[in-house]
This record gives sequence, C-alpha cells and structure tokens, in this order.
Amino acid sequence: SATIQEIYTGVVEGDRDQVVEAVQQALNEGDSAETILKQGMMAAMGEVGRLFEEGEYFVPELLVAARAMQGGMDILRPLLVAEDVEPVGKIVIGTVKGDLHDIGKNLVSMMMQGAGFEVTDLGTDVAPEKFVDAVKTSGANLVAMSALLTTTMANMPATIAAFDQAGIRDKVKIMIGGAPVTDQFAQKIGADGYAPDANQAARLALSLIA
Ligand code: B1M
Repeated sequence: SATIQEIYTGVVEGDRDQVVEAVQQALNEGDSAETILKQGMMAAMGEVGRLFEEGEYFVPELLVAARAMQGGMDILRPLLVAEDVEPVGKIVIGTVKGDLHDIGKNLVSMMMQGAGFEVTDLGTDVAPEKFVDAVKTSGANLVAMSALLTTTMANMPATIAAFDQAGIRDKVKIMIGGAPVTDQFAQKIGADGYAPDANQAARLALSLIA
C-alpha cells in the first residue's frame, strides 16, 4: 500500500518521523505488524544494505536509516510479540568485556533485526559468563561479538571458552566482527564466522542458521 511505501522510503532516506507516523497510520489502516515489518522495514533495510555495498551509502546513512527503523521498531515490537511472529532466529549480541565501543555493534544489531532476527543486545563491556547466561535464558542460536580494540579481542576466545565450559558450545553459532578483527583471527579462535560490516553480518547470520 501507499503507507507501506512511505515506511520503506522513510527508512531508506533515514526519516525517523516519517517512519513513526507511517507505521502508526498503517496500523490504523489495518496492516499487521508482520506485514509492516516485512514489506516495509525489512525490505527497506535490504535496500539500505545494497546501497551500502554499492558504495552509494556510507556509515552516516546507515546510522540514520537504523535510527529511523528503530523508531518504527519501538512501535512494532510489542505487537510482534502479541502476533506471535516467529523470528528467523535469535541472536545475543554484545561488545566484549573491557570494550565500550558500540556504534558498529548497534548497526549490526539493527541490520540483524532488519533481517528478521530477534536480537538481545547486552550492550558493551560484556563478560563471557554474561553471554553464556543470556543464551541460556533467551534460547538464542547465535552469538555475535564485537570488539574495536586490539586489547579486547582476546576476550573473544575467552567467551568461546566460556561456552565450551558451560557445555553449550555446540548449541550456538558464534560470529565476530569489529575493526581490528579478521577472518583469519576468527578461524584461529574457532569462531563460526566473521563479517567485515553490518550488512554482511546480517547475511552471515542468516547463512549460519540455514
Ligand atoms: Co575509541 N578507539 N577508544 N572511542 N574509537 C578506536 C577503535 C581507535 C582505532 C582509535 C585510534 O586510536 N585510531 C583506537 C583503538 C586502537 C587499537 O586498539 N588498535 C581506540 C582507542 C585506543 C580508544 C581508547 C582506549 C582511548 C583512550 O581512552 N585512550 C578508549 C577505550 C575505551 C574502551 O572501550 N574501554 C576509546 C574510547 C572511545 C569513545 C568512548 C570516545 C568512542 C566510542 C563511543 C561509542 O562507541 N559509543 C570511540 C570512538 C568513536 C572510536 C572511533 C573514532 C570510531 C569507532 C566507530 O564507532 N566507528 C575509532 C577509530 C576508527 O575506527 N576510526 C576508535 C564507526 C563504526 C560504524 O564502525 O565500529 O568499525 P565499527 O563497526 C563496523 C565494522 O567494524 C563492523 O560493522 C560495523 C558497521 O559496518 N562490525 C561488526 C562491528 N562489530 C561487528 C560485529 C560483527 C560483524 C561486524 O559480528 C558480530
């Protein structure tokens, strides 16, 4: 519908007010939260990801799109729960212990939500045991860790070790990212995958649970 289209362009153009207004209007017109999420927000985040990949969008555009989507998600989240919409998967995400950088992690979280995941965001400075506990309580099948400091990267293998120790390493896929992180590092520490940016992180998450 025209209103869904407004949600779509609002997210792509990063217009938070437009998204919030149009989401409210679509609900009033009788669209389900699921329809709004899938045909409006997720489709738009897909387009944002494509523009980012083609070099037309950069981090600032991703940030405003994420903020616009967040505005709509705040309205939809309780309704999605009420509608019992099955997420494609459940992710626990956080920035590792000792590390306070969260801008990239927040983008990754938004792109994952845009791809249909239910995301539990533990924030920054997340201790290994906290990742483990969150997986136990949420039933997540994916763990996503971000690190921006070479000094805190070591807390990635420490977190993987905590999953081993808890006996649930085989219950989750673990993916990592952040500026100093590489594919090679991911392989070395026994992570299941690495993604260089938020868009590819969402795609990797989908492929890890497929
Ligand atoms: Co700090 N910082 N910082 N910092 N900071 C860096 C990272 C640094 C490279 C700057 C520099 O010296 N050139 C440097 C690290 C050096 C190193 O370790 N090699 C550094 C340092 C040293 C520090 C402090 C130690 C400074 C000090 O106090 N002396 C301190 C540490 C605090 C702590 O964490 N304990 C510190 C503090 C801060 C601020 C608080 C001031 C602030 C953070 C604010 C916040 O996040 N809320 C900050 C910032 C903003 C930066 C820079 C400038 C920008 C980081 C950022 O947000 N980039 C950064 C320099 C730089 O990168 N140019 C720097 C934008 C963001 C969108 O990109 O986070 O890379 P990024 O995320 C990308 C990808 O990496 C990827 O997707 C994202 C989007 O495409 N990605 C993932 C990220 N996580 C992923 C997870 C995935 C997959 C992909 O899967 C799970």
